[in-house]
Amino acid sequence: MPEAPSVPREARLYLHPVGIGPQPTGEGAHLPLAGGPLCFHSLQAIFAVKAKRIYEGIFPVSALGKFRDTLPKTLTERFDALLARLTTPRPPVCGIKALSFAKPRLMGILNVTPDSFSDGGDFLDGAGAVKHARVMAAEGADIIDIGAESTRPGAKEVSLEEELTRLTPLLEAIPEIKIPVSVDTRKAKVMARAIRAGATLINDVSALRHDKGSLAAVRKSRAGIVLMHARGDPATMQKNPVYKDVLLEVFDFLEERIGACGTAGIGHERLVADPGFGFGKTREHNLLLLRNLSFFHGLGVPLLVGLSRKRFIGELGGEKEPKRRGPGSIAGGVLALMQGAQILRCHDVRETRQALQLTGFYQYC
Ligand code: HH2
Repeated sequence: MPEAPSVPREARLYLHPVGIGPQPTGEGAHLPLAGGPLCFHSLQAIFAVKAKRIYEGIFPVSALGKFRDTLPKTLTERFDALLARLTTPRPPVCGIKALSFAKPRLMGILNVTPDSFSDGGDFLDGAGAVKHARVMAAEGADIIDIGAESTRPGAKEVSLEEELTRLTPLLEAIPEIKIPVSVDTRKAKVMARAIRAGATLINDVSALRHDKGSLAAVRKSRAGIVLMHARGDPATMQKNPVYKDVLLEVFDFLEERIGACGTAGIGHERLVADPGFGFGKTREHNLLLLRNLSFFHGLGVPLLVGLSRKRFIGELGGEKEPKRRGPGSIAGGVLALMQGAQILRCHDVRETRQALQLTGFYQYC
């Protein structure tokens, strides 16, 4: 029987579901991962002080109760909360059908910028951008994510006026797009404008930290919010990012942001979390996050994964041209789906939809 170690009072407990498969593997007990079609049969318990691991051990789901009994009283509440978050079904974001998770969802990317790293300059003309949104919807996107400020490594911030000028034709066309629209922005005034125009989601790569008005801008609305982890600003974030433990630090950050939203009166049912691939992370950090993605279900909200065409996909796949990184992006997406990711953010909707269908059938049958 696994036993919790005696740990200092300030130790934090984390639970990482492992042994994940589409069906119960072997004879033993299993639990549903985030209420979806995947199951896990073991848990890795990690105790850490300030993101430094002091103990880790794996135990089967069948020994869960016994493990809990050996925990100090101060940690049993945390254990119960984490276990509930790991297993409870995720309700549709803001009650929206297109964002219910009976199946994983696709977010199609539309950057109306001159300098985005892979589609910069492709959709600067308003009518062309709206057309591309409709094409992606027809190809099977569940939601379109519009961005008017590149956040690629080295990108400079654009002014509020410029961001709004780029976005306006698309915001005005939201009713024509027919599927929910998400707006990728770090600015409170853009968030407010997008919500007024009918945006369903606000996708903020700074997790509502960049602009001190952001929490207030979204609080009173009914919009969903993607909280993404980033270390530093786009201009400097790739200059030697260092973590003691990237998994624990990204988890702590997102848990804190979810807590801040809760304190501001924004309920869990409006939130989505994203570990932020490529945002202040080396190739090794990105790989660790991808391999251990299931860990983040302990946040208790749906997970969004944005790998599409990113630099580390090109480095690992030996492809310099971002537009040719579709196959590696899809492979990464499938690895994320196999750990229960609920939303994939991608440029190549038609191709990713095909991969997603196949993975979905594999998971369910
Ligand atoms: N990645 C980018 C932008 N926004 N949002 C979320 N939630 N997750 C991501 O991984 C993410 C994001 C960067 O990709 P892209 O939009 O293609 O490029 P750029 O920032 O250069 O416009």
